Amino acid sequence: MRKFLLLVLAGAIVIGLYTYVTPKLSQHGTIPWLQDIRLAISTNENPYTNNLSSVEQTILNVTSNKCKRELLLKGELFNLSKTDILTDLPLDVLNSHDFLPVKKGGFYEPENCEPLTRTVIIIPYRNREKHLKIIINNLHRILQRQQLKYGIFVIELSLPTTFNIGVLMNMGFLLANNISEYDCFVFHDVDLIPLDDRIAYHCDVSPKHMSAFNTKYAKVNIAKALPYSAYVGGVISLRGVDYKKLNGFSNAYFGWGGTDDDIEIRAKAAMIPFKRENQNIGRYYALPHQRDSNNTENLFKGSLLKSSRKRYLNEGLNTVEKCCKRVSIVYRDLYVHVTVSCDENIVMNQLLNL
Ligand code: UD2
Ligand code: MN
Repeated sequence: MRKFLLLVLAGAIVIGLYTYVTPKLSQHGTIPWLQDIRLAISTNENPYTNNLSSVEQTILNVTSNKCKRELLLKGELFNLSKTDILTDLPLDVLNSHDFLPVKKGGFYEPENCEPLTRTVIIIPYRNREKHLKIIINNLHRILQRQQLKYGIFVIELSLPTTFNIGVLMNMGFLLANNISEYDCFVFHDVDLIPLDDRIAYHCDVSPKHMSAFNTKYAKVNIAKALPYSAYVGGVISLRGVDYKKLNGFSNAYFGWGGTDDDIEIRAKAAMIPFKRENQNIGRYYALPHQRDSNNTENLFKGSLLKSSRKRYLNEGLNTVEKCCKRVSIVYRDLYVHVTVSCDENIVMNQLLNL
């Protein structure tokens, strides 16, 4: 009788283990490179020699971080890649059930491990509060799950100046560098929501177009979800050293369009062309919107783009403080809110004198 009971107990343990382990294995069974990485972790050997895609390299880098390694082994980094966007949450909450508390200003660093990178997100902004709530809350969630040390800076252009993304990015870069040391800079539209936890919010050795699959363009071209091959609009990342090599963004583009094509040309001219995130991973949901007032299409963008290559070392990061100044900086609960004012006439005069 005792033997029989022991046998039943052993059987129950085996069945229990089987049902617990099997779904976990099958969940990731279809991702071959993940298994290679697991092998690498268990044997302490790197199975890759060359021909790594940037994504694979990134994931591999992630695993060299102690905390990440634990996360990856638990599979959490992948289990959470769903399209569950956090919507319309307040901006004045330091504590949320969806992410850990952050410091005033929205700063965060993981407690129990050395973060892989210090990333700063820079968001150009004006009058899009609904979008801001959604992006800020979703960014905290994904950045914390990637165990990064990070900050989020929202850079607003005061009225009545026509909107200009480039000057805001440059001012944001300078300011973030003044406040802390960052090694990776992510320039992020306010209305693009990351849909996959594997989108790496840290930098590769090349500038990277992160929003490789954008639902806005997927409507037109589902296979590519990009308007044209050289396109780098939406979300990009690059190291601080590379941003300086490009002399940042151009300050010359007032109104809608041109800024992203211009930085793509700068990157080629500086011999550090953009690479693109894997389209199965770099997926973003584009919050729908109309064209904003004070941001009508820039009719000079075509001619400005023609001289971009010649101009890039003479205007951009190194000249932005001649035309723009900081008006205010507020440490809000979930982000740093900076307001800048810029003088369009000064930019235009600078261009004429180049
Ligand atoms: C595209 C690009 C964007 C930029 C823009 C042309 C995508 C996904 N994005 O976006 O990167 O190249 O074309 O300039 O293709 N913004 C405000 N308030 C305003 C105006 C703009 O906050 O009044 C900010 C906001 O962060 C927004 C970004 O600027 O996401 C781009 O402007 P947009 O959303 O009007 O342009 P869109 O969607 O055509
Ligand atoms: Mn948009």
